[in-house]
Amino acid sequence: MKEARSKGISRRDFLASSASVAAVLAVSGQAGLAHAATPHKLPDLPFANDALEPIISAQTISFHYGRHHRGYLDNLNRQLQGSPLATLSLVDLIKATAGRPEYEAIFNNAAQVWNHTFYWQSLKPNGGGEPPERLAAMMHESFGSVQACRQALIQAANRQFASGWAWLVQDGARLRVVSTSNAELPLSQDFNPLLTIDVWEHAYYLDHQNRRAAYTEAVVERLLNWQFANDNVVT
Ligand code: MN3
Repeated sequence: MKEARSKGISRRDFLASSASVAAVLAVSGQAGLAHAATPHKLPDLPFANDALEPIISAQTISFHYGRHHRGYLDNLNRQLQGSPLATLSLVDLIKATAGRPEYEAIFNNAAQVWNHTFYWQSLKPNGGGEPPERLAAMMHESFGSVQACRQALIQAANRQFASGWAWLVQDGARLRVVSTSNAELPLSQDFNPLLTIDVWEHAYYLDHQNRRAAYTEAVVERLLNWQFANDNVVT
């Protein structure tokens, strides 16, 4: 079985590790845990700041990556100081804190760190166009056509009320388009994320102001990295 390349969270990983996460939490406070995973680090952008212009400007990238993404990371590392959760990898941390109100602030920052890393990988200069053959076949199967899949993504991104994310995900042999609010991600629904579009206003406001649809349509048609999505499919 091929593992998802996303450095992210395959559905299998997510399900498999819940027991170990529970174990880590159960022994919180004890000495002798695995060495700390923190501080978490900001991954490099996979392109230059101005590579996505004019759809996403260098100014937007400098704030979005350099302030927002880094801000979530800095908050997270601060929150984890002295915490037993500091021993967890980012993925395990997200799993351990999801749906637990007492860890909401840590979950929000950890998930936003992961979501943004995944978002940057979901984009590329001169993206869009025709997906690789295997992904295109799955789109036909699940949506009727590649174009219908694109439209579903655009619609989900535009309809997400307030802040959140639109996702192309794998659900077994099929594809789905889902949206999530705020920092939420589709893992809790057992879906394997293939790519995502950030629809928080900070993703587009400097370039498109309130016209979210102008941003989402241009991203889907000209920036999405279908190869990344294709590589994330778990067979
Ligand atoms: Mn963002």
